[in-house]
Amino acid sequence: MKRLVIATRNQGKVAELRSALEGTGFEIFSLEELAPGLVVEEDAETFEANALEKARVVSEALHCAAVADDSGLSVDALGGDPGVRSARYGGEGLRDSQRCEALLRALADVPDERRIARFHCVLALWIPGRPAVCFDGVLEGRIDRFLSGEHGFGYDPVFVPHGYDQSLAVLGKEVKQRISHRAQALSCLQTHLLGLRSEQAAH
Ligand code: ITT
Repeated sequence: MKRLVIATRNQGKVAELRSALEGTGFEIFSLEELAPGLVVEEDAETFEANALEKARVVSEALHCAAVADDSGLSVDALGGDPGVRSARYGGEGLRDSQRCEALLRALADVPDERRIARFHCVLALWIPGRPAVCFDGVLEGRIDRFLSGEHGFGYDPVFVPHGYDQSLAVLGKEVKQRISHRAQALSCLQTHLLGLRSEQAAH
């Protein structure tokens, strides 16, 4: 079976990606398992360019297929920030909960109706010898006034999806797998990978 490496250091992402990719005809590995020391610079200004770069570097280093995820949170009242810099918002070396608190501080004076935000996710698939492809997803919502919940990662404790009144970290895995930005992109990626498998079976 061909190898597919999930090109991320973020264990929250690995957890959400791994189960969806199993059953697509590839043997799934995390970056931690195959190349714990490999670091990829992320300095592009779009999710797509960052995702493609992470997938390319990992695929070329490990000579196998790679899927990378670049994602983040865009807050209208902050002019779209933190966006592609979501992982570093508030400073280097902070825990996820500290980044959530930094975001709540920045929005302290912003009234409820202006706390609109969305998560973006771009998944890039890089298979040696094939054109790279990207899939994306968006989850609309708002930023709450406090952290709540234990599930998920990143900004899940402060993000309330549109149509719900609790944070993603309270709503948990089942809801997130159904509605999230990553789930939407993953569903397109799964369809694409299954298409490749049928194509190969036909040859
Ligand atoms: P890799 O580059 O190794 O994949 P990273 O955490 O640095 O890991 P990104 O540069 O894509 O990844 O940063 C995305 C950040 O956006 C991530 O660290 C979270 O803080 C946030 N984020 C992305 N998806 C999220 C989700 O589903 N729930 C909560 N926060 C999310």
